[in-house]
Amino acid sequence: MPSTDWISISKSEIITAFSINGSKNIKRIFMKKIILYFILLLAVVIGLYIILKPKKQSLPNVVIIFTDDQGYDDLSIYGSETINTPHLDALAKSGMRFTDFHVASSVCTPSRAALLTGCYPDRVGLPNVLFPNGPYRSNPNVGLNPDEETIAELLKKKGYATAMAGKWHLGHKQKFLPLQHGFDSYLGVPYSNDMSKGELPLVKDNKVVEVDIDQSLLTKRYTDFGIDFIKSKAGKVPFFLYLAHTMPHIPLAASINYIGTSKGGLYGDVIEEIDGSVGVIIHELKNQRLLENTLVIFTSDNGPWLSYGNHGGSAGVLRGGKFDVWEGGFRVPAIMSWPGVIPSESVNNNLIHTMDILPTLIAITGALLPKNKIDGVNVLSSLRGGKMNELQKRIFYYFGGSKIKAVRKGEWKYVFGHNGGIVTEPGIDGINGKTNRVYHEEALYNLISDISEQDNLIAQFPERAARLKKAGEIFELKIKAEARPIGIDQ
Ligand SMILES: [Ca+2]
Repeated sequence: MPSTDWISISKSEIITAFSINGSKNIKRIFMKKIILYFILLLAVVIGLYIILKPKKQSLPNVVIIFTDDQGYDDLSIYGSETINTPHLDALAKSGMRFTDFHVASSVCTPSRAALLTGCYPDRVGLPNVLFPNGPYRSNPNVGLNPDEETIAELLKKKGYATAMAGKWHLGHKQKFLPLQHGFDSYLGVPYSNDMSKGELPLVKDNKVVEVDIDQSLLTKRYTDFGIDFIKSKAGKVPFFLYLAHTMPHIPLAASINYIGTSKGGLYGDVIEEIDGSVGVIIHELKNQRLLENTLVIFTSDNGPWLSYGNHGGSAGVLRGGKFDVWEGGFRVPAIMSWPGVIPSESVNNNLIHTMDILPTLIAITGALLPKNKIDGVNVLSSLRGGKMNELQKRIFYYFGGSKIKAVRKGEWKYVFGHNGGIVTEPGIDGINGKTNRVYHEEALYNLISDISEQDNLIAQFPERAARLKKAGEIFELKIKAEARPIGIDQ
């Protein structure tokens, strides 16, 4: 009887081995054993590989985390000494941190329109903030035109599952809600959390499911929604999750687990809860063995609301904040992570902006570009750590509504003479402070030597200033001529 024991050699095999042709038999039996051990080892290795390998599908997952009114300085890795953001700091260490990353507007609606369409807000008819109740002569029946193609719509055509949690603010009528713009599912608030006193609705897909919601639970509810979505799609289809936090837009609210925990007061609690949410999302991606194949992007929609004092954030050394044309309004913290593609612990100092995200995702996924013109460019090679000369030469236009307010090229920024606000008395504990309207003379700043925009060099470099001014005037006319219509709900 041949041995059935893999590990030991049987008595009969020993007898066979030492019979006539003994040495040949010994060789044969040991060879058989070696082959069996090899097969066993191979099976174990293959089994471990199947269990432990990242679930790699052909296309990467995309998670965009977008905060509301978070300042450039409101993360520990960007310099905050009172707000502790270990998960965001770890995300930055696993990937890339940006020092010159911009949004296309220093207020909510236009900034969000630019992120999702890759266009300057005026190009898609949304240069101004939308108000659901129509104050400031705004029209409550408008939104992002259904003809515009968002990141979600473009990725969906490529087979992506798509979901959004959080603040939409691109039109609250059903015609404009996320489900009509490429998202398979949605949970969130349709506009800012201060825009309907006491009646803030929570929308699930296309329906209002709650009113007067407890805002202290929003960050957690959005996170839970995101986690459920990731779990439901993991390993089945590539997915795109857009997590647009309502916070830290005022009125601030944090859940009981975070209240009173930050050295940065309630504002710090709120940011630290968002940081905790980032940690939960990353943990789930790791759990599902998807982290290696997921591009995570974190940034804010505009700078801090400074007139709210201790309930507004900080732009650190940058001048100004929300509403302003200064860097504090447009330059935001940004982190991207994609292990194996984006080099870890890297810092990107190029002028990059949210409008670049759409074309970059198109390049990554092989999806089709929108049929209409966009303004962003594919910056994938910069994300990989490569040098992109075109980023040194590019011009970035700062708009306030439809009006050009500043022009940036390389280290130089020309600011048009304009009326702007200066906070004269910061608010406290959720009460708004005082802001004076003042006229700012035209100016030229060198952002490399003067990141705080304090030293107006226009008298020294009048021709440089004139060239940038001219470029801004031409672009303002061009975009007006090319602008596509806002969506109207009849
Ligand atoms: Ca905002």
